Amino acid sequence: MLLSFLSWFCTSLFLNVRGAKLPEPEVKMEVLHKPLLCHRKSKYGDMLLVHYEGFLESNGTMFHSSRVHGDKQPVWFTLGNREVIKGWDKGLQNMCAGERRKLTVPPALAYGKEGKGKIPPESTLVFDIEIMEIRNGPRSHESFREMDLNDDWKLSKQEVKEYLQKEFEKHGYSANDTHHEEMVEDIFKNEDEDGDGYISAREFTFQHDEL
Ligand SMILES: *[C@@H]1O[C@H](CO)[C@@H](O)[C@H](O)[C@H]1NC(C)=O
Ligand SMILES: *[C@@H]1O[C@H](CO)[C@@H](O)[C@H](O)[C@H]1NC(C)=O
Ligand SMILES: [Ca+2]
Ligand SMILES: [Ca+2]
Repeated sequence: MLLSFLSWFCTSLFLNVRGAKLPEPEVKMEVLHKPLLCHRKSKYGDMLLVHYEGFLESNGTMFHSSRVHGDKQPVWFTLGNREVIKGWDKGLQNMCAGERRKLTVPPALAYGKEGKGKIPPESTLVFDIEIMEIRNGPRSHESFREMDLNDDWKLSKQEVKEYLQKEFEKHGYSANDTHHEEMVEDIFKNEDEDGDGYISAREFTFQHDEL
């Protein structure tokens, strides 16, 4: 949780410096398998655990399979957080755990003009993706409720500080009030957009207008 909180914070910094919006091409998606039971559907801010295979559309070559390559483990990422290519952030919403989708992702929503590793420039990519597990992310409603100790639907500096302290203690770091206060100031600089001294539920919840 500490790491996800810090990554939330860093992502926020990153989001604030991003440029203007352009109209974007679409991801084509096809449901390959849908489980009978579906307790919840993936939404922005959720952490997803996925297995996937990626192919070049041009000639069908597989460039990566999480089941075959590396440590053969499925991978975690936060949906809607730009941790993965845009095509995944767009194409993996409203999925159930156990669901499999085929996504066809145009280069602009993948690795674009530059390509990456085995992926040549301007490649359209095809993914076969299975969601193994869905968890609440650091930006979730549930995380907000946990941090909002007095249930007034906004986070005070004190509440954020207490949350940080708990997280640091949980991970075995010694208490350092000065350091925590500096972190809180940094967080508020980025998150308290209207400058009222509180992070509202709206300010906390992920900004997805660009996705
Ligand atoms: C498929 O295309 C990639 C990239 O252009 C190339 O590296 C690879 O050798 C091709 N594979 C086959 C089987 O043609
Ligand atoms: C506490 O944090 C401050 C600011 O980050 C740092 O300068 C100081 O050395 C830290 N103190 C201890 C005891 O770690
Ligand atoms: Ca509160
Ligand atoms: Ca505010």
